[in-house]
Amino acid sequence: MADKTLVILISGRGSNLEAILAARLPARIGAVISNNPGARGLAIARSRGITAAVVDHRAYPDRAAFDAALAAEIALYRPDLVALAGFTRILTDGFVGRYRGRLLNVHPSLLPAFPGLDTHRRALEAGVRIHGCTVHFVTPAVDSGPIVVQAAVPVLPGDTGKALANRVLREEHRIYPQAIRWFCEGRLRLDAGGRVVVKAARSPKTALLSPAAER
Ligand code: NHR
Ligand code: GAR
Repeated sequence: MADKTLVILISGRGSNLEAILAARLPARIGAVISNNPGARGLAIARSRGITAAVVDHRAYPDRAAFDAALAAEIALYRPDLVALAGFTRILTDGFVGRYRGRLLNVHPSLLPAFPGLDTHRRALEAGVRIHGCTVHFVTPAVDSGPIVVQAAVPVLPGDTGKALANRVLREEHRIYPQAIRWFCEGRLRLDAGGRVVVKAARSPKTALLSPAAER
């Protein structure tokens, strides 16, 4: 089967982009596109000889106009899959509809807990003992699309938002390339109930227990 073409949308640092590149997926990266001209991920892409483009949302009068320009840029590369990797602009229904079933996101919480922004601070405030990250298909309703894979991490005594974010980020770097690989291999499908099933994936049979240990 021919390699799939990916377009990766970023807004910032680009560590998930780096993890995707390091995974040596059976895919061609058509382009990395950022809404933020200052995104460090753009330099990472350029340094690897990957096309890096900017569609600056501040140059457009509204979300529909920005999304139309973004869609036009993406279409240049004819991607099979568009992957949001730390992309921070909510996408309009029109955009999402155009890429239905071909648009993935990695979100830094165990959805449906903590959708939206600032997830690690909110997880600490809520006192959850287990936190994590989710790869999901993007649908018009933000952070609510069919879940592909999740990874759980413990919240540890004395955790700061930063420490917790780093622990979660390491897992993002595992599960996002994995999910994209499954997509590229044609192993993801939606069942009748709208849930994602992964062909020939192994499920763990043990639980992660995370009490708050006394120090
Ligand atoms: N768009 C749709 N329609 N559906 C989803 O599931 C989306 C999406 C766009 C982005 C990523 C998501 C995340 O993983 C994502 C999922 C940005 C915001 C947000 O509030 C919320 C969720 C996500 C990304 N953005 C502000 C906005 O007004 C801007 C914040 C900023 O620019 O710093 O767009 O967390
Ligand atoms: C990641 O933790 C990602 O899950 C999160 O931002 C970070 C981006 O890091 N995404 C969002 O919060 C989307 N709103 P990166 O740029 O180093 O991949």
